[in-house]
Amino acid sequence: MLDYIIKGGMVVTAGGVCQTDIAVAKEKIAALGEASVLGEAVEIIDASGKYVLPGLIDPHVHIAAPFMGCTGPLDFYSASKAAALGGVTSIIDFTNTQPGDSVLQKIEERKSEMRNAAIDYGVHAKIVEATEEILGEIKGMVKAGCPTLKMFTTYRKAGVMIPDEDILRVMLEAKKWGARPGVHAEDNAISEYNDEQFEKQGKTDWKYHYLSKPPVAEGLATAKMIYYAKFTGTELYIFHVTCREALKSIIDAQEEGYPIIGETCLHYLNLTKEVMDDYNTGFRYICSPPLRDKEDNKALWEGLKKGNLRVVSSDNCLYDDKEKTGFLKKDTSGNYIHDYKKIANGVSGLEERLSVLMTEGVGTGRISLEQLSEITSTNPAKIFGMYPKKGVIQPGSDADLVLVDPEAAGILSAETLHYGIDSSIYEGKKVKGLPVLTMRRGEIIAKDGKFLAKPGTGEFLHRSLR
Ligand code: DUC
Ligand code: ZN
Ligand code: ZN
Repeated sequence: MLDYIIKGGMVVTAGGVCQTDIAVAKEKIAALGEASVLGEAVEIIDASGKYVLPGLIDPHVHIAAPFMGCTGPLDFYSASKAAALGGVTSIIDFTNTQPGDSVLQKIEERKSEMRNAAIDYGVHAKIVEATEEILGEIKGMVKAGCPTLKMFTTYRKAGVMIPDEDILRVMLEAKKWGARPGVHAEDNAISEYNDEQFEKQGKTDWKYHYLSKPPVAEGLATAKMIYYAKFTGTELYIFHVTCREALKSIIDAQEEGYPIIGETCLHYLNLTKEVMDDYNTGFRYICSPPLRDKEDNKALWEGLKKGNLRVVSSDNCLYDDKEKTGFLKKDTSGNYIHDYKKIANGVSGLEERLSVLMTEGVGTGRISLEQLSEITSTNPAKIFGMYPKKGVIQPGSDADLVLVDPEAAGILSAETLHYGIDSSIYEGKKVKGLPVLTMRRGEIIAKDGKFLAKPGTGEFLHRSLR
């Protein structure tokens, strides 16, 4: 007996979009075809008029991760609610590594923090130094199912910037064991220099955040990392590409045949830096790298369409207003003294990704429905070593699915989203094409705006790149 037949939907399969029915049994997709020949099921789900996509994978989130003295309002269960209601069935977060830490130990710590998740979860290993001990652990990271690494070329003062020569050591060791380096690419010298200058000049308003971290800083660090990858012969994953400078380096390297993989995030496609000029609300948009210009938005959409950028993640790193402004001083009248350096960096996106991409991507013709499915699910599954268990609707794959009603419309706001905070960077945004049912490994975890999953029902994603 099957658990479900999902009937009558337009299904994004590996072979294209077609109308087919889907049989689900024992957490897996059992078969595709006409319902009449699939067999008996406990429940029939009517998907007529809906799109059926592979469950979204968000390979870049920061949940309950200490950063700039803040941790955000979410734990892995409340994050699962926002995720499930946004059509997301798997996430990958990061270890919280500091110098001197064993990364293997940090993987175990992170896994246990993630245990109450109701969606499936993986861990990227954050590497902040290349001591003999850490290099010796890379083989173990691969064995532990965490073969994807993140290094930072900035955040020196927070202790996570890795020295250049250590980057080379990590790359070479990663190559040996089947791990893949990834990078947060922003030049530290430029931003620290700007911070110093702005401090001296009393320029501390929100907009100096984006002015301190200009596109050239990202372009420079991206180009450097690509040269390092060429030198060491490694693949390289570039997290959150935001600007034309960085994208150009990526395209050039790809055209030369180098395996450089680019990711961008929802906010870099849809928002521009001017939102940070608002005196009262600009701080909400402080994230790193910062928001850019309309021309950058356009270039990123083109990069996605052409396949130079293969993933749209959320980089969800959410704080409410109170936490974001928690380190600001007040003047004698009780007003905040603006200082961009004291604002925790990060924005939301976990829940909004599908509806905003449906609206701004598929709805405008910038990308096709198949491309949306690739950049949010199939490509992350392939790139991060989970395919074909995840990222595809075909027999034998996990029954991770999202039903999208292309006609359903809504308005994004703190009220309609499920982060439990009182503001949204997408406040008032009209969206069309909403998730109406999310299934994770054969269990309906969200339906018609209700979250249905129990804590701890998510599973660790033991990933392998080979
Ligand atoms: N950038 C952010 O905006 N938040 C989390 C970490 C990062 O690098
Ligand atoms: Zn980053
Ligand atoms: Zn991030």
